[in-house]
Amino acid sequence: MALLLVLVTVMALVLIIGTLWETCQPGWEESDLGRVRYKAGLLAESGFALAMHPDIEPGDVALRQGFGPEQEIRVLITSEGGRIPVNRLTDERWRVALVELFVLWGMDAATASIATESLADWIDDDNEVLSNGAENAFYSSLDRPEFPANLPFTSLEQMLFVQGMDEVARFQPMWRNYFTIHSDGLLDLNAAEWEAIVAVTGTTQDSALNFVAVRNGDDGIRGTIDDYQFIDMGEVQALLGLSENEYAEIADLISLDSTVIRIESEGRYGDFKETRVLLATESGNGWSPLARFRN
Ligand SMILES: [Ca+2]
Ligand SMILES: [Ca+2]
Repeated sequence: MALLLVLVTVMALVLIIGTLWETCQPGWEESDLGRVRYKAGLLAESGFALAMHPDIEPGDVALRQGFGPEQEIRVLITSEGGRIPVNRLTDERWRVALVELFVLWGMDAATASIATESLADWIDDDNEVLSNGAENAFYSSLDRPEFPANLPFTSLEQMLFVQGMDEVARFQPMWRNYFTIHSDGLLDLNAAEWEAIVAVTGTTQDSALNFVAVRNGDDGIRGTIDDYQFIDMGEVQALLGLSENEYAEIADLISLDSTVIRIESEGRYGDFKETRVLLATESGNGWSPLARFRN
């Protein structure tokens, strides 16, 4: 019995040392890296198939599974509506909300307004400058006479060309996680981060944090089976402490059920992780894909 234990221990050690030796090899062959990335990508892709299966609910245990110690899939099903629809900034209420969000990230109101109004000027079809915005004269002076597009953004990366976005990125390096160009244009309160909830609804920080805590369920973790999905706007209004007037102001900016689903699928092969995102919209008989990209 003791001998067996020693044998097993030695075998385990050999395996561990072997793995360490392998991962510590300098100048990993390019082809090996490519192979591992490819396998992690395949795992991530198979996560999409799991998520789209009609019997799978968000938070289902099947969405987190390992295949031996080396391979794993983790899938988060959420809503693209949790993000700020940047192409709606021509509506002043979205601009007020965005300034608020930037201020929550630590920017001063003036700098926040420059970025916000410049984003709006970028997409509005006129050449009239909002008081803190930027139209063609500004970009021409920077030798970029082709800007602004005067069209909706077609990628989040384009936002980096806009006056003031460098400051936003400095204060919030993860700013991309808060914006979308693919949602239905409403903030889905069942998926939004607490800062976005404060910014759009005007509720207090405490109420928004409490709201998110209720959503996450007893285990406190987002994307698990005990997550709470709000379906009653009256309940939301009460929990966020919004008066009738406050609620009426923003009622057509928010939703509880976005039409655009966001599936984030992470495949892990060994130490290598690859995350892919699939956005899809509900159609007559299932989901039709809207966009697919690496995260
Ligand atoms: Ca414009
Ligand atoms: Ca304008």
